[in-house]
Amino acid sequence: MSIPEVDQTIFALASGSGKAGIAVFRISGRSAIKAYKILSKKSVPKPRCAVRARLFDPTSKEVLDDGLAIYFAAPASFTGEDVIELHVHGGRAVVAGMTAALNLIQDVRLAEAGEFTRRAFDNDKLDLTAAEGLADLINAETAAQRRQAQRQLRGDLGVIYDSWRSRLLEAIALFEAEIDFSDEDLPPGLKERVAEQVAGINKEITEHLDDNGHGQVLRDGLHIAIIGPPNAGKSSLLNRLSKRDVAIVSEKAGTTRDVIEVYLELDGYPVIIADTAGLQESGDAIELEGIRRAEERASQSDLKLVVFDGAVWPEKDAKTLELIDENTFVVINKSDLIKQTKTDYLAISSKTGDGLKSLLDILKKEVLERCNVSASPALTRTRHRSALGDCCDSLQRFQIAPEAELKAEDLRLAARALGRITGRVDVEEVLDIIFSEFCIGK
Ligand SMILES: Nc1nc2c(ncn2[C@@H]2O[C@H](COP(=O)(O)OP(=O)(O)O)[C@@H](O)[C@H]2O)c(=O)[nH]1
Ligand SMILES: [Mg+2]
Repeated sequence: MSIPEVDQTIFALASGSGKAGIAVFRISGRSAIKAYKILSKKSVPKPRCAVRARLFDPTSKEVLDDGLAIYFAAPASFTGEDVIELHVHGGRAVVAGMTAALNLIQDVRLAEAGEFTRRAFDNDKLDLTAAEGLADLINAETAAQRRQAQRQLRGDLGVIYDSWRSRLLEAIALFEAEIDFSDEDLPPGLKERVAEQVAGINKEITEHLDDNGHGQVLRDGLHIAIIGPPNAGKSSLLNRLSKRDVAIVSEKAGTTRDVIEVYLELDGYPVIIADTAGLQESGDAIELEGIRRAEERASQSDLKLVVFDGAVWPEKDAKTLELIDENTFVVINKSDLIKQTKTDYLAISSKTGDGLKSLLDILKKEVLERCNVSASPALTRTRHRSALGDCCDSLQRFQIAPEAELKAEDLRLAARALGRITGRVDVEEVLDIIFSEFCIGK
């Protein structure tokens, strides 16, 4: 008789794939202990104590490896279920042998992506914001991203959202009392108290939303687009900044056609710099498409880095000038060729490296201003932003709704929107999306 998916015991290689010194297998579920006994021919060790264990292939009885085993007894484990961790040597043959052996054990199967974390969520080990924080931590590439993810994993965001939600539930209770009971039975001033509560929560959420997207920028990286006329040295600048020859540099105008991206870390903050095609009138269809992409990228980026050609300075082309706005920083490249030296713009040379340090300092300052998240936890995802927006909409509707029943419904909708973020109510549809971000073994 087969048992339901959720009751099955899952296993996965929790450490990365590929050859390594040590590989860690994680087994979680009711049959974890049974699996350990079959593989080691020993009884389960004391919880949270590492023991040495020889592991055997259940069919051939051959020794697979000599490793370490740790038992985490339910519910004091990551998933809340019985968990066994097996640390073995990380060679491909050992890993393949272990995988095959575990697969042979009845009721034990390979985990799906994110399934360990999903079980932790189902067993109330973490809320959805923390699960997302964990996914972010696994994907974090810079120190600042790591810190933000850790704050979220620790539950800092969940605490804020839950506190708004519980205050809202309190307001709902008061409001419904107001509808259900006659005036004599209730203390005076209830209506005003509810209105005050709702206005207070609405104000706090609005402030939280009004963060210029700092948390999201930090999570996704700050996008900078290098734009300017052909031959100004945009590709040379990208190569300089990335210290690699990523883009083709040529004296031939119109060499760069597609957008080329480089990932950089500036003072621990993630930055994605894009080199684009030079902006000019053109009859060439491919070049025109390149220019369209350049303009599109410029409009989507957080910061535009305009590069003018010092060799023809002070000539400035109209197409580039059009794109300059308050989110633009302008440099004149080829300072080694500039004849007229007096300019308000920063002069740099991608060839000699002149002015590059100043440019980097300016970029670092920009990145810091745009990513810097204060001590309070930052909004990191569009999913949170849209739910908070829904919540505020409902709270505002509450304030103008003509009838008490409509007002009550608005409050319930607002509370539900908050609950969606941490996973307190009707979450099924968002669960699959969130946990599918994880790799297998987490
Ligand atoms: N003298 C000088 N030449 C440069 C400098 N930067 C780029 N170049 C040259 O200008 C030409 C165009 O450079 P490229 O990076 O392809 O420009 P892009 O079309 O804007 O991407 C190439 O021949 C580069 O070697 C610089 O700072 N000084
Ligand atoms: Mg180029």
